[in-house]
Amino acid sequence: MGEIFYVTTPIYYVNDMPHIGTAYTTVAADAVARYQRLKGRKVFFLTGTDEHGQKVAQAAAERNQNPQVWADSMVPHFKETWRILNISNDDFIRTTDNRHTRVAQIFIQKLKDKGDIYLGTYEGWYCVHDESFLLSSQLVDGNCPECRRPVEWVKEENYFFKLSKYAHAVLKHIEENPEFVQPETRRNEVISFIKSGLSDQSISRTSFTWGIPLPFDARHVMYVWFDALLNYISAIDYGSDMKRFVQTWPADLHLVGKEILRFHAIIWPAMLFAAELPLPKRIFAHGWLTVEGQKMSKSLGNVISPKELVVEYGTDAYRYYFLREFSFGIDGNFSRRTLLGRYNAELANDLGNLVSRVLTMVKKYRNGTVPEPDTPGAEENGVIETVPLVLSELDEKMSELAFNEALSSVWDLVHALNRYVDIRAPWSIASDPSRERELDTILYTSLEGLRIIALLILPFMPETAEKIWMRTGMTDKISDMKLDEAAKWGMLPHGSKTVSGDALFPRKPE
Ligand code: ME8
Repeated sequence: MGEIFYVTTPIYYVNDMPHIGTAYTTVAADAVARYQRLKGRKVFFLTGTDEHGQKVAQAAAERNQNPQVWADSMVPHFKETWRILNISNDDFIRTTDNRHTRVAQIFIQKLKDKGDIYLGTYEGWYCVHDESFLLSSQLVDGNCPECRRPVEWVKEENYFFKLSKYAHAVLKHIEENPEFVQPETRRNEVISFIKSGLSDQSISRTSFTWGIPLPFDARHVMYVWFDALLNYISAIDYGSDMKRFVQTWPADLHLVGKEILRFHAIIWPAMLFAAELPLPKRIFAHGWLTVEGQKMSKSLGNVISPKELVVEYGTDAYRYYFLREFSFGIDGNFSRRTLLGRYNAELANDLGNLVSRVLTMVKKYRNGTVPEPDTPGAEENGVIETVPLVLSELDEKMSELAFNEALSSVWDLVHALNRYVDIRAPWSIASDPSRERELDTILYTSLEGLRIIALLILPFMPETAEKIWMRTGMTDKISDMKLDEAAKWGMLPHGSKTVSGDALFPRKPE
């Protein structure tokens, strides 16, 4: 069971274009997937699109389009954004895929057969933006408590899932497994929400048709959240290729934004309990990003597309910024000032300059050949000993999903190497023939430090990692490396040729 590390993002609604908020989760999931691969794990990384429901139907109707045609026209924007951001997802699931609708129907039929679904009438509030049913007591000033938009009154015949039947089991699971819902503050919110009492969940709609028809009553379409959550198992062939399914399920990690945690931490586990399937190992809810202090919204006109930032800064700088600037579990604020600041200080200066000055010296003093080092001295040992410390801190921080701290610990090595080069000042001994071996050692130590930095930044900045790796003279592919073996000091073969190249992160005017 679960030989494969399985990580997911939410599947995004196709009512609108991807933006830096949706990309935030996807980039984080990509860093996790790439880190696990670097550790030697088999990974299945899933993302996709959520295409049914009232919100998407409305978006299509506003443009006089058929919802399927609309969805088909939106999906390429998501795929293109993930391509630009160098996202290494293994699959892309669409809820309008046959493979998905089939599984959704099998699943709901199973629960119906079991007696966990019954016909009733829903009468209450609905928020189309969040696609959520709301109690009067949940409204804030008459609006949706989550997105603060107006809600609509719905009265229709619906099928209900016996969520209340599983409330105790879900609560017990959350309480007994501290890893299951994170971070801690969010977990506490989920626990109190369940304790305040769960009613059964409406899982079908009859007032519109854009959804998966219920196999046992074609007048109804499946409630979009019930449909959407099932993407996590439809993509891995639940119900058709059970061998593959059990190799991949349960998911190791569902990454979600905090606003959709309840669906993932309450309804989804209850659905899985009802279907007698194992629960995901971990659900992590990250914070929300504002833009220059304001909520990102179409009406404010401050929605930022990843593409525009990538054009300006490049893919890796984009990825670096979003993972380094914010503490993943809490809210953060995007600003151009902090992006530029980090770009110049940490990428152009700390990393980019280090790479270029080391390679320039190897070219100048050793004609671009990796020299053979002499026995390391105290300064060299300082650098060498930093590596295992950074490796173990990186591992710890990645398992906590503290990407900012993981990168900060990688930068400890970048700083250590910069200091080392400053202190050893190879330029000051380059013309002294009696110190040739010493110069060899300094240049080797610097190159080997860079090679290891390349490995450590691979999950965050894959292109830059590959460039640095090749420039230090490595000919094996970095993507074939396993961290524990490849990060051993001294793997860089002397005699190989370094490669020069352009500045990795040209400085930008402030
Ligand atoms: O909720 N800051 O899709 P969605 C950080 N289809 N993250 C943000 C963000 C922001 N400002 N804005 C969006 C849905 N996100 C459902 C999910 S899953 C079975 C179904 C990210 O298109 C964050 O991950 O509204 C959030 O949970 C997700 O986009 C919502 O995307």
